[in-house]
Amino acid sequence: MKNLVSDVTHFFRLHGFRTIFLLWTEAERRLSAKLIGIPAGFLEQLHGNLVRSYFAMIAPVPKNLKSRGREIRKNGLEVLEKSIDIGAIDKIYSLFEHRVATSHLAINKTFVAGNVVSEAIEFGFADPDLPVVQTVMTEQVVDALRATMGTNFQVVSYTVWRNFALTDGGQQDVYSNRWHVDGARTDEYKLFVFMQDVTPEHGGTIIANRVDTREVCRAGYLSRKHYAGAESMLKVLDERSSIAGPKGYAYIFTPNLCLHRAGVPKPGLSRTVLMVRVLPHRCLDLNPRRDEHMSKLGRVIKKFTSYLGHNDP
Ligand SMILES: O=C(O)CCC(=O)C(=O)O
Repeated sequence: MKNLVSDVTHFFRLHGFRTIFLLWTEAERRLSAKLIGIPAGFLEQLHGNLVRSYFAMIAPVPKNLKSRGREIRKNGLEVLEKSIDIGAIDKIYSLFEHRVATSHLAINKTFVAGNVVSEAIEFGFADPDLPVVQTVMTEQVVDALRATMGTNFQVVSYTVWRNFALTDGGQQDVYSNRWHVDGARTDEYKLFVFMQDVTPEHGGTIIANRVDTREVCRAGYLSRKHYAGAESMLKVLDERSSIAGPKGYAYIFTPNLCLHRAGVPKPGLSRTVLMVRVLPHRCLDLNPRRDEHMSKLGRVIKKFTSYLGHNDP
């Protein structure tokens, strides 16, 4: 017994609690994926559900949003057509173009063999141009996100990026072009908005809904590197689930419960998209900074959202 205790202590000392915890969570994730088709792992989903339900209890949304949200969460994906003014999209797009053209400091570029294959800008909360980007958060978009959450939400980040064609056609994972889940919380949702007209040739996002994700996981999907037994199923989804739509077309999905990937633009084409990440929150907060740091637009939106909050049953 004494030996066993000292062996275990020695093992923990050698490998560290963190490593053991990581191994254990990875094993749990793989088992959950194989047995019940949840790629994020049962425990992560339980955690996500508990957090979301807690906020839904203390900051509930109106009944009509609640029932809409149940459907969205069941499917894992919701499309929003014509919820955003094209003029607003054009302003965001030219802001992005201007920053790329002037090599703005915030640009993050990805290179393959010396060529730029992706350029991205995260608009931080202190960014003076953030209000321009925030105009995508129209009443319809805010309502759709509140429905999805079943409660209020706070924005985690606003990012715009443009992907170009890949010379190997997308065999290597360069900009999340292999099937994956994000490895983030399951109560996190993403809103994507096309900054341009997107056809399947432009490489729209390809998203498996929750039913398809479960099937792919049960078929043996392992990771973005190893599709294992799910290879042929994912080939079918590649063709079937590519999202295309006109400028301003938007969609919400749960990046940890739905397998997804970036489509790869055909040579000579590119695709530009805005992504907004959100998490459930007590108050609706499009800009998590304190009020005194808030832009004028942020304050107006906050007033609008607290007005919405007052109307909650
Ligand atoms: O660029 C895309 O369409 C997908 C990006 C993606 O996979 C992600 O945000 O996790």
